[in-house]
Amino acid sequence: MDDQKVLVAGAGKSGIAAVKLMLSLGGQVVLYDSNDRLDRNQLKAQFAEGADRVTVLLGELNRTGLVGVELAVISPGIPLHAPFVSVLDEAGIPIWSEIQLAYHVAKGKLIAITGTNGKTTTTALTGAIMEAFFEEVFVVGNIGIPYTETALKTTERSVTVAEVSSFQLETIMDFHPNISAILNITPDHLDRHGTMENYTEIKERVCINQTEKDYVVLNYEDPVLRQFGEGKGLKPKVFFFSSAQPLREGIYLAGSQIVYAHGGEKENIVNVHELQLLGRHNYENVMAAVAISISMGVPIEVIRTAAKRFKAVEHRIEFVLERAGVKYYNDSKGTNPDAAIQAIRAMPGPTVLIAGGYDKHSEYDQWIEEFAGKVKYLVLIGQTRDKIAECARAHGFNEIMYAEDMFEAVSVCAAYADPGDNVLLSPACASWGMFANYEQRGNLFKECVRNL
Ligand code: UMA
Repeated sequence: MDDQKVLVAGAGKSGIAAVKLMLSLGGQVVLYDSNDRLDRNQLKAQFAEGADRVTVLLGELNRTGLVGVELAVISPGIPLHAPFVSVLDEAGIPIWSEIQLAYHVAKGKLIAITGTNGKTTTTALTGAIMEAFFEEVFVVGNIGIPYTETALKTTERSVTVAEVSSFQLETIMDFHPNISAILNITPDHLDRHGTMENYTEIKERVCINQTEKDYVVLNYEDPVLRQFGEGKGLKPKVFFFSSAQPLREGIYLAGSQIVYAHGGEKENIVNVHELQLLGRHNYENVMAAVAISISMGVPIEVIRTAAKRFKAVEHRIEFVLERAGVKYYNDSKGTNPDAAIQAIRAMPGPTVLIAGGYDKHSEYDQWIEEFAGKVKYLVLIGQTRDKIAECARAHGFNEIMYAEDMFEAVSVCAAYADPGDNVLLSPACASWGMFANYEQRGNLFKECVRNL
């Protein structure tokens, strides 16, 4: 790739890391972003070495900007229907996702974890288990550290654990993990992927280049994934996990015990009461991480100890504090109805819920049905307020309040919650429109709670 001229689209975290990688390889880069309010000089200042090999293009992209460009690397947040993509297509320039570029130069073993929900927790836990056993471990991807940031640091001895989203899988080419995992597939990002069929196909792409030597870890209780795992033509070995029934081969939950069944033998891995994670969905994440780790040859004792030590990651049903007998939980990463259902189920008692945000064209019915007997009040923020309120009323839930911002939402919750109740931020929507990302939303929630 030396000397190659590459267009990097998107000047967020992934784009900047991809530019740096290309510069380290000696390439020329056109950094393009459709936001023409970005500051060219500030962008360039991030590339101390090699800034003279970077051209920044902002706003609209046309053919003249593409002279000499042989490859385009696209950031995950950019949909393939973005206007400039057709300019690339017309010019016959191949499009790689940022994880594809990283994969192309990376060494060592690769674990790729996808699914609609639970990916971050599973990735972080898998990373913790790998770190307890292997010397060189990198935890990257959608979790917040671009894969291109670490790819050149990897060696033949490295293990890279990557959280990969549908956005990142959309434009892979020969991306080939040794072990892949698909945790679940429920409706999300349909504003971008159009149909569930398309979204499912993109998620399943994580194992498209795997061979008989590799493993794919799948959730036996997800009908689509069970069918996929049992289907003919799937090359990697399938490792199922189930939170609902014993499996002859695989990992399952029996009462409160996580069990590994293999070749007629059964081994207890860990009791869920020994974990520092709440909720059945989290037990599924643990089972997936255990299956991945066994496939990587990590001894059970190492897996057990690391799993017991592992704490919930930030913004995933994260306990914030208790004030006036009320417990506050931050689940800002509950960015779709399914994730938000898991958070409601994990709450230990009556709950005042803050929800709402950017409209991803989700359906809210199932989520609202989960409110029964658990959610006392619903405090709504953001663009989806009216849509959610209307849906809630249609399901007979009328305890609804509107708040203009997070400060107001938290104050309203504190006023309405009784001792013994929980206050939960689990929006069922993306943060965009009110916040830059879910981290900013979760951090503001925590700040408001601490200032109560
Ligand atoms: N942009 C364009 N044209 C467009 C759209 C965006 O030029 O049509 C530009 C924006 O002006 C901006 C840049 O692209 O300057 C942003 O790129 P990006 O949205 O890909 O953001 P990054 O900062 O690179 O972060 C991305 C992931 N973001 C998304 O997928 C939206 C991060 O996942 C990820 O942590 C990071 O790469 C590192 O790998 C976030 C996310 O929300 C957490 N992910 C979704 C989810 O979890 O549901 C998939």
